[in-house]
Amino acid sequence: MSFRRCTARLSAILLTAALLTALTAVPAAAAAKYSGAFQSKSGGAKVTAKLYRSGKYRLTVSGKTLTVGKIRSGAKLKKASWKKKKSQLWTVKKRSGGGVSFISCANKNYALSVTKKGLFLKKKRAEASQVFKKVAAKKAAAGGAVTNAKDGAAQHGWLSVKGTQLVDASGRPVVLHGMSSHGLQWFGNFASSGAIGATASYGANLFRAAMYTAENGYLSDKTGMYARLCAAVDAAVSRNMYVIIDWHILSDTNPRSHQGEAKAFFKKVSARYAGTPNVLYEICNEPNGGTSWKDVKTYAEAVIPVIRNNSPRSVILVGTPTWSQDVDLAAADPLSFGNIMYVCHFYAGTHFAFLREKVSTALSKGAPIFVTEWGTSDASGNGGVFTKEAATWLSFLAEHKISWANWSLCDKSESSAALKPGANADDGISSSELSASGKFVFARF
Ligand code: DCB
Repeated sequence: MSFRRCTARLSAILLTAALLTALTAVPAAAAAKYSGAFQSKSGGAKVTAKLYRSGKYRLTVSGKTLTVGKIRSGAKLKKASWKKKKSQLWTVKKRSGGGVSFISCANKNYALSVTKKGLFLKKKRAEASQVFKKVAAKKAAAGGAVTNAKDGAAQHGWLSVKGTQLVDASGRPVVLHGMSSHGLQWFGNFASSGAIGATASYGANLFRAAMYTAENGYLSDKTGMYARLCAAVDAAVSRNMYVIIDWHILSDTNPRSHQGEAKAFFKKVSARYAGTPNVLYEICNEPNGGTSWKDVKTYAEAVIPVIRNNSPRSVILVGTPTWSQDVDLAAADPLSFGNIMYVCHFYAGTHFAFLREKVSTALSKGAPIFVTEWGTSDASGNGGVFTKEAATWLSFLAEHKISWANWSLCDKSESSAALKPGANADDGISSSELSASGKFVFARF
């Protein structure tokens, strides 16, 4: 080798070494903030990063998981189903000039490279195709146009139930993840367009508007609560999200005690949203206090036809006795309507394997399940947070492709609240405004 070529080679090696040291590892605590949609400086497909576990990410493109096949510079990446394999995991490294790179866990000398020509594995180098920028900045996203990290109603259309699975308009399984509001009568300000849009920019494709019936809710202020509910639904729809209209019975333990009001409400609201595929109807939050499945069934048989009369295709979610835990009872004596799912709620510090067994039993009997509410706290909405138990629940739900909404998007001083007290979500939600629960949940949309 000539002297000139040799020095050229040497300076290339030194340059590469300098560039590599400029890649700094992201501390595990901050790692969750790299969830979301990314695009490389060379353009091409948008890639969605989802925190799998501390510091490790799964990357998807239109729902498929990027998978490393051959470890060779320039090898095409495969799009496969998620199998939690090393070849499907990546770590995020900050680039000194701004942006991040995704380093393969199969071999840390290789990085993701995306150009308009496709998605490749390449030797880790400082080149535009390996430098990614977040597509929607959190604060900015809440105010402006949002490109949702996860597909919503514009891509999936009308949902329906096939066997036990929620599927989209073309029959493909769909899993929805997002936040539930707290009571709209108390925390309506966190069911604003800014707050809901912010959850979408973290990757949520679902919102649940919890309209309490009692406790100064709808039954005390029909006009005011209906307006708040519709504002929340419209905000979610404008962000391409699916949205659950929740008739939140609780202290009024038996849904039959306000069956007339429920019918009138669902008649009105289902007429308003009859042509809107985004909307799902949850007809009774949590029957409790000795309410039997027979009671719920009688109520459901009266309310469901009212909704179906206006909006025949809508998916309807039915609460179950014992604060929406007895899905096994519903499965043993199911409703005869189609496109119905039974509701299971859990709180990670209170409900353990016994409740997962009820869900498994229900599924095995052919009963579709939707978790419209769960918390990282205990059943009071406080205590914990129980992240280990919550993680066990979420893997169980993922395994069964069960959709969920987390309780709750508000700043109340209780551990289940996703935001710290005093947070202002109207201008978006920054990671420093998230509570311990919020950090855990927002990284898992
Ligand atoms: C459910 C309710 C929900 C409630 C949460 C946490 O109730 F659907 O409305 O939220 O789970 O308890 C809490 C709020 C509090 C508020 C309170 C009353 O977090 O800020 O003060 O509602 O409005 C459950 C769920 C499970 C069980 C009991 C209840 N359980 N419960 O398994 O025993 O009694 O409310």
